Amino acid sequence: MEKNYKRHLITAALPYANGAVHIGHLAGVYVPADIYARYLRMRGEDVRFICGSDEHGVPITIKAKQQGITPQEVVDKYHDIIKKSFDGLGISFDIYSRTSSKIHHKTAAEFFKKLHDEGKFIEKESEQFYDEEAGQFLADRYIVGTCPKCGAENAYGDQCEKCGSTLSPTELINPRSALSGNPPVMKSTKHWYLPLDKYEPWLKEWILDGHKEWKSNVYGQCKSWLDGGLQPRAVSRDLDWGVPVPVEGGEGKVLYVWFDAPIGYISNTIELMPDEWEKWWKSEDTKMVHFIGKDNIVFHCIVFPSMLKAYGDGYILPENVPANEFLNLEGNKISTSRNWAVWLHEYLEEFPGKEDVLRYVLCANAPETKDNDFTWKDFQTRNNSELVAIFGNFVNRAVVLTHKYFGGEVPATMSITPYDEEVLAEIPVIRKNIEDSLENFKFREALKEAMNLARLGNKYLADTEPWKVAKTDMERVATILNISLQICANLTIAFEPFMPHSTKKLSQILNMKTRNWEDFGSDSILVPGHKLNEATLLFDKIEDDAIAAQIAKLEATKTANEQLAESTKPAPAVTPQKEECTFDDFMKMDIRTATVLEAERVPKTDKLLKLTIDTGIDVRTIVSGIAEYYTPEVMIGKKICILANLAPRKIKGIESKGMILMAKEENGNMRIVTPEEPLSNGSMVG
Ligand code: B3M
Ligand code: ZN
Repeated sequence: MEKNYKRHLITAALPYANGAVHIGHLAGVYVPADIYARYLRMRGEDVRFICGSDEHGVPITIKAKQQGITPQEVVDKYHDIIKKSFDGLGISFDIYSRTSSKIHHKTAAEFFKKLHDEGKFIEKESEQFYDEEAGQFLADRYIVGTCPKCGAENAYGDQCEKCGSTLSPTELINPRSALSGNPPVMKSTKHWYLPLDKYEPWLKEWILDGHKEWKSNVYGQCKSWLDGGLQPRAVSRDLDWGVPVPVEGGEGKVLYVWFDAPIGYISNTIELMPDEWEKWWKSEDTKMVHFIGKDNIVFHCIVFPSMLKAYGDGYILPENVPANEFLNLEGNKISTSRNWAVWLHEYLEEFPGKEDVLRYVLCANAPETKDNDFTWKDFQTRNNSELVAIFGNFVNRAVVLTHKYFGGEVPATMSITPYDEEVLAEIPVIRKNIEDSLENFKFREALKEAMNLARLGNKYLADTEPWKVAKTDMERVATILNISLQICANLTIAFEPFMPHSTKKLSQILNMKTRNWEDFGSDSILVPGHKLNEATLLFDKIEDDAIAAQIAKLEATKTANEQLAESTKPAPAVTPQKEECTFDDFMKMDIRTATVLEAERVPKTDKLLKLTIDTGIDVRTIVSGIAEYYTPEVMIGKKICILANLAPRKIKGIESKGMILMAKEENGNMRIVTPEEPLSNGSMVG
């Protein structure tokens, strides 16, 4: 570790309590954060792993509206689901609290008030959308209208879910309030802004010069924000759900959710350690690391650090922000609203005892440097051909053979071969690789190395074949099994951060009371004579039908989504407007009302009618391609409009003077345009 820190403060993004947690959240944030926390604890470091529900903001109030319940009821419901499911997966938070707690409201309000009183904010009036009937300003999400990009009907003021475009509410066509359905009006309102531009030079130095070691996706995003120039950011909102703005003029306003949520890390630490928290937040001896998804980078690298800097008082900044990219599911973007997800609480119910399989697969496939895909097939393969066939198989054989040949007692090593030495020498190398990878937030790599230890053991047994040697040389068998069991013992340490349920089970099988990282690499963790417990299977196969059931579940979601999309499909797009024409262009056209006197089919054609027209100026012939839509009988006597001064053309040998105005419907049908008023022939249209 680069510097000798006394403490490690690890935070994981506070999930919004407007829905459950899914595999995308887990792979991006919580699984890596938990591995990191468990690793550091194993190393004897002083660790606090902080998280909690983010219970404010518009997503919560929208959910409440949709479900016809209060925002408090929404957050109570999801906070419980989320907390329980994290626990089920073995995410080892030291605290999982919530931002609707008293202590958080107090901490966040005080934070705001100090910045306010010290003049760290700018106050600005601006015009915002307001719903007069609801008597409320409208957050972007509360304004719906037609998407200017794709024409979808119910686009939100900040985003169109149909085409994915980022929008601002002023871009929407026919904007209306999601509350009353009325068009919103503009109304002036006052808010507090954090002048991020002021912190720009400092941020550039801190990040761009000082943290070149950050992951390239994180560094790159920061650089592009900083290069683009920062603007003051509003830190309050007109909303009735959140932390009330604690200063004069703040009535009816709350702190912006992205202002209060990161303060949640602080208030949850206070709740955990009321007397000691300051040591964790205000000492250079603390190493703080934020685990987040890529959509949270700007808030954790630019906004929150600026808030802490503005506050002063010794607050430390994150040493690293190892944000991940996104995980997709079966080739499609995970989406809460479209229910395209594998929900943690459902997984835990449907795959009891397989918590670590999910942890393993999500880490092995973590979107560390680019977006990645989760497929059920890959999940099954990794379980069956890696966990069962390599890790589980090796451990099982080593323990079963020890029971068979040595009554379940660890045999003593007799004579060591060069191959044995080579294998044993690998273990500390693997340890070093795991350490280096974990300390550099390369969790996939670290897990791969841990798995290499299981592979090493599996290969060792396959190469040495103690079940054959047993016929001739029990001393050799003793050595082989001793070495194999030492590898098993090392596996309980190596996998502890990644798969804590399985290592617990394995240490029960091995009858190991303690597991210390410092022992990792040793060839004598288990002393000769040590009694093992009975072998039980560490992992079991996942059958095809379990996978088929999950795929069927996703298929059903897909069908439901398609049906929904079909039923809410916007009207087919109207042909775009033609190129602009001038008034003079238009005035050149002589459009008049007229009456059809005679009509007959043009012989040997399907489409053409020959019409005799009274134009008011003259009686003339027009050949028109309307036979598909109108019979001659129907046309006789019809009032129509014609373009009278179109240059005459010969059609099928007949001279046609002018054109009948027709309208093309969306389905391609042509209809004549008939004047509704009783106009006399020859009246000018225009
Ligand atoms: N709740 C956003 C999210 O879940 C937000 C994170 C807050 S961390 C302080 O993506
Ligand atoms: Zn759109």
